[in-house]
Amino acid sequence: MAAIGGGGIGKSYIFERFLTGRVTGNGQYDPTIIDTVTTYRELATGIKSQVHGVTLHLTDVSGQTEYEQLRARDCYPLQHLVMICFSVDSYRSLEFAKHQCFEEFNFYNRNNIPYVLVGCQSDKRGHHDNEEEVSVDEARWTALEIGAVAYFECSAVTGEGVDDLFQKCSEIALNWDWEDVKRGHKKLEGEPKWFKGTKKEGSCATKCLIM
Ligand SMILES: Nc1nc2c(ncn2[C@@H]2O[C@H](COP(=O)(O)OP(=O)(O)O)[C@@H](O)[C@H]2O)c(=O)[nH]1
Ligand SMILES: [Mg+2]
Repeated sequence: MAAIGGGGIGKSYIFERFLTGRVTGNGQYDPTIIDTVTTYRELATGIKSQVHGVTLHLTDVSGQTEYEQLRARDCYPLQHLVMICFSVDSYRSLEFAKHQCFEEFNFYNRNNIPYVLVGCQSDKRGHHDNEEEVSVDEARWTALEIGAVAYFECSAVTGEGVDDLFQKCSEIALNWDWEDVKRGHKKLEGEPKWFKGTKKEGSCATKCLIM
């Protein structure tokens, strides 16, 4: 699976937290071009309620527009799931995720692989009087708008939601109907399966997985 999104929103930190259980936090921002790591985990994957050994190939890739060809060639075609990420303290990062990252990924997503929307840096929620903050409802609506399978939130700094994010994403990828995809059937048509509400009633995404 891969994480995409704007720069400085916390993608690499999430991977670091998941892989090492901590973040280095040396105060230096270290932009990534592309990094792939492989890790083996025992995960409860939702298949027959058993714990399964899962090999995860995690790709952390730059969101900069000049690396589009790199993503199109070395990232998107190799994935079983893509996390479209933004930071919950920045509307601008959500707009970038929606209009830039999703549009590009959607264009190259020939294999119809599943994707989720991820709100990073959730520890920043409610800390200041921040007009840029994205509410959970707004994020869920965006997930719905772009046809994401789910919306998740996590914080690499506190660690909250990070293990669950990878657990649930593995579950989604492992339970995806890849045979159907091979047969050329479009997977996400109309409303995602988990969506039961309507915008008017304000009961957005009642079945959306959220942490
Ligand atoms: N408060 C907070 N800050 C974070 C978190 N994750 C990352 N950061 C900060 O955001 C910066 C950029 O994170 P990074 O993961 O490198 O961003 P990327 O460009 O999306 O990979 C880091 O240097 C941290 O200072 C988080 O969960 N909470
Ligand atoms: Mg990075």
